[in-house]
Formats: sequence, structure tokens, C-alpha cells
Amino acid sequence: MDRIDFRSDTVTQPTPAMREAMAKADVGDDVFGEDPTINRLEEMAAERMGKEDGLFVPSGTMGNLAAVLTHCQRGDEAIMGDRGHTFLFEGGGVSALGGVLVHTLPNLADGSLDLVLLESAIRPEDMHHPITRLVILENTHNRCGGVILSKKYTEEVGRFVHNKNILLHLDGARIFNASVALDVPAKELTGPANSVTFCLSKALCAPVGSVLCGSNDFIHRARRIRKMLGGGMRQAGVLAAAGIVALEQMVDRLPDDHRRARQLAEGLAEIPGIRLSFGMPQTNMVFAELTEKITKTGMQIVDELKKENILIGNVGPRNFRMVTHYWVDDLGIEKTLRAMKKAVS
Ligand code: TLP
Repeated sequence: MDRIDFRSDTVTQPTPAMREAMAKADVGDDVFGEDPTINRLEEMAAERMGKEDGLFVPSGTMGNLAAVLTHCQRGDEAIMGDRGHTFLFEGGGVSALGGVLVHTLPNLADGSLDLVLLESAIRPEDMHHPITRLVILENTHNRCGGVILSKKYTEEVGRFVHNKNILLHLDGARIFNASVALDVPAKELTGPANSVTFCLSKALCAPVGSVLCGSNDFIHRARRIRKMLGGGMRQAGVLAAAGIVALEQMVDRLPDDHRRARQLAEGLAEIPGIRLSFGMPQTNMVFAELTEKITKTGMQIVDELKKENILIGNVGPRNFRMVTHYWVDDLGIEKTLRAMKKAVS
């Protein structure tokens, strides 16, 4: 590909193996539970996440929304990080569509929520208060720099909230990036959560889709919510077929993306006028910013790179996000570092 696109790993195109599997997929009406390819993907996903069942959904946003609507009643409260995707980038759906109050706590630099603050955020039993029903964590944490929540931390939060009869949902859109970086099976990172959403259409290159996983009873209820949200997709086995290839072939190669993100970050850190916003990347996201010395705006830098067919994310007036993925190779990293040097000089 001539274009080097770092705006997100959501831009990834399906691989040739995915296109072939999609063309050959056996399909049926999934609202009747009759699509064999979706059924297989849901089983595989549940197994990988260590849960009883899975539900194929069109997007990570719908996965998180269906989870919150399944766990919570109207007027219940969900606690989440103030840099969390569900709070920032899901259109306020949990409140707009579910009547769920969002209670944010500051995300710490490592993507976690402070347990002392969490304890004080939980409402005591009192009819004046909404009921604290759910806590949401995100792993890897996108807007904290693609950082990883450890197994130990997730277990600590799980124990803590379950003791208080509160549920835990994990936005694991990029849980496999965390899993390969820690060299820990994904199910060990998702174990403490009552439900988890992960995405097939990000670093794993599938064209569409995420899977929400949880207990049999939870998924049974979430299936009704998915239908209500308009997410019952009929012969979507053509999409699930790509998801199966994603799970079978695309997880083990994620360390390549992480290595390239590190190379990119190391190169950027050496360019006068640029600094890394969150230090060295832990997974596939590099956040960088212009130092005070640079008079150009972030948008000017983005435009100059665009002329060289390099696309980067503009996430603030002087801040960038660059996400590595399957369609960015070593030459792309070198070319980008040269172009960036020129753009800020
Ligand atoms: N994130 C996208 C944008 O929406 C910001 C990206 O480019 O990173 N959870 C997390 C942690 C995500 O990063 C995303 C997508 C989602 C959920 C939503 O997934 P989709 O886009 O499938 O609805």
C-alpha cells in the first residue's frame, strides 16, 4: 500500500485469507440462531475470553452499549474513567439510550482507576441515591496511550466490586494487544469481569465486528438488547468468517505492531521539537506532541505529512496519535520518521 495510515488500527483492510473465507462462508439467519459461522465465532470468542457464551455485534460501541444496558436498569449508575472510550467516544449512548448515569473517576496515567476513589464513589444504600450497578475498565487503555492493565490490578478491582455486589464490564477492544504484550492468555485478563467486549476489526484486521462475552444468562439477555438496538444481522456469517481468521491468524503477529510502535517512538523522541506524550508505547499506539519551540500547529504537521501520503491522528492542537498495524511495515516507519523530521524542521 502506498498510503501509510496511522490514524487508527480500525483502518485495517481484511487480509486475502479473510476475503477467501468470507466468499466461502456457510451462512444462515443469525436472528434465528441459524448462522453456523457466527455460532462458531461466538464459541471461539467465548473460549478465548474464558466465558460461557459470546454475541457477535457490529461494533465495539454496540458491544459496550449492549453490556451496559444488559447489566443496568434506567437510573442506575456506572462508574468509568474520564478518559475511557465509553465516556468519551460512544455518543453518550449509555445515558441517551439506557438512562444510565455516568460517574467518572480520573484515569491514572497507567489507565487504572484509584481504588480509594472507587470506594468513595460507590453509593451507600439510600433512596436519595442512584444505585451503583457497574464499573467499567478498559484494556488496553486507548487515551492513556494504549497502556495495559495488569492481571493483578484487574483481579483486585474484580474482588473489590464483587464484594460490594457491583458488576464489572471490561472494554477489551484491544485485549489481545494486552495479552501478547504480557504473554498472558486473554482469559486471565478478562477472568474477573462479568462481561467483556473485544474487537475483531481493529488490529486483527477483520472488516467489521466485535464480540461481547459473558455468562449464558447474560448473553441470553444481551441478545434481546442487541435486537432492540437493531444489531440482529441475519446472514452475517460472511463477516464472522473474517473474524474467525482474525482469531486464528492475526493474534500471534501483534508483537510486530508493538515492535514497530517502539521503533517509531524511539525515532520520534530523537527529533528536536517532538516529545512523546506518555513515554514509550506499551502496545501499538504512539502519542506525541510538539514542544513549545515549534511554531507550526499540529494541523500544519498533519497536512505536510498528508502530502507525502502519510496519515496521522490529530488528537489535540499540538498532539498526535499514531497507531501501528498489519498494513504498516518497517519501510513505512522509516519513511514516516524522515517526513516528520522534515515537517518540524
Ligand atoms: N476506538 C477508535 C475511535 O473511536 C477512537 C479508535 O480509533 O481507536 N473501545 C475502545 C477502547 C476503542 O478504542 C474503540 C474504537 C471502541 C471501543 C469502539 O469500537 P467501534 O469503533 O468498533 O465502535
